[in-house]
Amino acid sequence: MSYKSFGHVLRISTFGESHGPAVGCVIDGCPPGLEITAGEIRAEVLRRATGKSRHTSQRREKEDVQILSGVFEGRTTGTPVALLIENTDARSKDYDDIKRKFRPGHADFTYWKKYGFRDYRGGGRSSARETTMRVAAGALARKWLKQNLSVEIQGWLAQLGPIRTDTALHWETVDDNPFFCPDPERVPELELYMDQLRKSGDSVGARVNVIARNVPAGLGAPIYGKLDAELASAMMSINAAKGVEIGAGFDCVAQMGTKHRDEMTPEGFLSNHAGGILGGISSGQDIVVSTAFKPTSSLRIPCRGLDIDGNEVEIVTKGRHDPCVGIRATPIVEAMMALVLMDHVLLHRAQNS
Ligand code: EPS
Repeated sequence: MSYKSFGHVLRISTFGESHGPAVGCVIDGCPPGLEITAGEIRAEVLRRATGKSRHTSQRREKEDVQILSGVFEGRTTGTPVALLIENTDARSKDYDDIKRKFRPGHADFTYWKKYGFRDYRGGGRSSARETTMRVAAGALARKWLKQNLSVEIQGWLAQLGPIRTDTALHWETVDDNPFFCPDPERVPELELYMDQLRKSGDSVGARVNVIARNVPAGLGAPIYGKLDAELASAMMSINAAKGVEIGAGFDCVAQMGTKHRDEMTPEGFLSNHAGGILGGISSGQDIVVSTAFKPTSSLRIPCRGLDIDGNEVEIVTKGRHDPCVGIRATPIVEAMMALVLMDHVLLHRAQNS
């Protein structure tokens, strides 16, 4: 099983490899009548793209979105929406050296163990290139949620390596810097940190948060389709994700019940440690999710590793890599939030309306 799909009523399937001819997706279950253009989808896709600043991979994809089906005269028809983006800037020769080697910390090893065969070019199917299509599909979900329920989804970089970056929350500035940092005062520090990191050849992790506002109470399917479980699964499926927190997350370990419980008044909840989800069902409060991304494993600094025959070898990775993949993850977590929420709105309607 290749497990290319997720979602229940709104079902997203992605396909393609980083150095194959194209990446694509099929969005099944999108209600008819949603106005959408390739340009709108591309605008979302470009927010995530490589090569937009010196702090990310310098691969420069055109990211031209083709709508192959499911949209007629500018509106979804209710039939499967198929989207395709051709890969235009793959440089496969960079990967010749690691053809028979495993990068420590990379999916190279486990893909080989699982399939006994792998597309080593740019990580193949394990490449973050796949996330392009999540963002493309997310563009439809985001628009539908906004138009139908006024749901607003906002992601941001909360921490890059040792630097906390949400020391102030100026939402209108998040897209004005290459990091999706909500505090403009932190940006020069991030630039300096990333310049030094890039020179050193090392990489670092990041924390990316996302909030969804105006989510109606009642979304989530107890007990095996709990909204928090579905969101955690969606976020953990993003490349390099290593941890997910909902609301207070792991801080709840040290919290007292008297603090953690979100007291209720006629004017509303007095706090939001639950992150907007109680018993796996949305409470009507903001939904807050935090995802930890590991440091990139493709490094030019040599290290010890193995080849496919089990021989000890030195590993040096060439190519155009992100010193911090978390920098480009904000549009991806936003897309996954949108896709899970829209799926659960449709699921809720199926049972309750
Ligand atoms: C990636 C390795 C690099 C990145 C790529 C993700 O690929 P390449 O060496 O082919 O340039 O550029 O990111 C993208 C192409 C993208 O669109 O996000 C990896 O190993 O995940």
